[in-house]
Amino acid sequence: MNSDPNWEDFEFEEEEIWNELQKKEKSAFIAAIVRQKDNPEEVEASLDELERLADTAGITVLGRYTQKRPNPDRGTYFGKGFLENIRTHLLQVGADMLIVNAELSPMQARNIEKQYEFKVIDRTEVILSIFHDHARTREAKLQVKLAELQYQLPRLRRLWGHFDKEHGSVRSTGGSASRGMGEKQIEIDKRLIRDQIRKINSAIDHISTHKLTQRKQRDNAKKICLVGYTNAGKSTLFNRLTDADVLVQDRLFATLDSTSRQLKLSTGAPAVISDTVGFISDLPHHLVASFRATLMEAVDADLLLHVVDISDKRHDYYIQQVNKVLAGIGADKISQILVLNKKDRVEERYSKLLERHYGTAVAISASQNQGIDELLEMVELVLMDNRRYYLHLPYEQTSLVSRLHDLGRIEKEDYREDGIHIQVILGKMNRHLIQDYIVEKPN
Ligand SMILES: Nc1nc2c(ncn2[C@@H]2O[C@H](COP(=O)(O)OP(=O)(O)OP(=O)(O)O)[C@@H](O)[C@H]2O)c(=O)[nH]1
Ligand SMILES: [Mg+2]
Repeated sequence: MNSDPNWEDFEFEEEEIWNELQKKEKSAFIAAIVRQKDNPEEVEASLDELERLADTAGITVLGRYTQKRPNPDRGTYFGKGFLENIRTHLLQVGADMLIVNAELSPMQARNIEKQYEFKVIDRTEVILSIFHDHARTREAKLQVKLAELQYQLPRLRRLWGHFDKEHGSVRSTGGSASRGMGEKQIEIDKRLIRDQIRKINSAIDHISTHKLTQRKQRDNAKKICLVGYTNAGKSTLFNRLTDADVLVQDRLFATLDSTSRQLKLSTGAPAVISDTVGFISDLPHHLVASFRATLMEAVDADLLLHVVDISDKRHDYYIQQVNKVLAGIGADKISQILVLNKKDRVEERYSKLLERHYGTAVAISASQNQGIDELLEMVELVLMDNRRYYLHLPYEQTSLVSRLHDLGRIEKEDYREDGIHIQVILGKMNRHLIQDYIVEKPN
């Protein structure tokens, strides 16, 4: 891929507006609208998450505010009194900005900043800035850059506004002449951004094609992909299952790139497992679209290991949110094993209950090395479309026993007076061979 001219040619420009904006501010209030139907506990949990996101982005949250209203205001999202109140408090404590727990329209953000004279950013901007800071590889950087540009395009006027105020650019000298210049500049910038978007899109297409070729080369291997909410423990499990050393951190979006390794299954069948970027509720659509090269790993898998942190009381909500993103990228029909991680932090009884509740699920602790063998066994069963059978064979069928040794995995083999008792894992397509000898699971 490195020899590709499009791929190599794309340069990241230093000192962009985006960088300027992200580095300055450090403290904020967070705020959300609460509707009649909203569950107050969920609103709080969602604000907790926003606070954690802000913290990861290097912004300290100094206070949280909610406004009860049936719908957001079209022009300024919140109501007038609420915003005036926020402004007073922001000034009192010297906080830099307000973070809104939703995606603001470009007009709403602009109106708030113009009318109330404080900086406002939304949840999407916080997530983008985390992605910006955590992107390490060229692939991740390109994808983040694309999402940022697409987010910026309709918001340029506002971003220039910041730039003018904070950096005393020549465009802020006032007067109608310079305003005219500003308009012109915005048009020029829009064209430049569109041009960059085109270039990055083509670079990402090249990565995707390259990855596709790579995958074709290992086509006979089964593809397994770890998916799940951010911080669920995907990378910890990945490292546990392979000899990789992917970065594990107690912070959101530690992983932005996909890494693949071989996975040794006891049947000896070749398999490749991938660790990827985590999901979050309301993942900004720009990011989902831009991360197509990374997310392809999941779309293209034979089996998804959906990792969820069961020590977090919102785990059921996380599962739904992840499934929503999977549906959005067309990966909802792929077989899934629900990996109930961090079982070391909950009672055994509770993790057992969840295993039964969710069906194809296995409780593990990736960090404490618990339940890993059970997980691998389930992986083999699902992946190979295998089932476990209990057989009672007459002694005339010893030749079948040796075939079963070739075709499947014999777990128990007991030669008794009444015949041969066997416990075997076998692919569905070979079921007809043993049809007549299947018995109920012995006690
Ligand atoms: N107690 C406990 N902590 C765990 C377990 N597995 C992972 N963790 C911790 O959970 C945190 C997140 O782990 P990661 O493996 O980075 O999670 P991830 O899903 O890859 O997260 P992102 O890449 O940020 O989306 C780290 O602090 C891990 O040490 C577990 O089984 N038990
Ligand atoms: Mg990770």
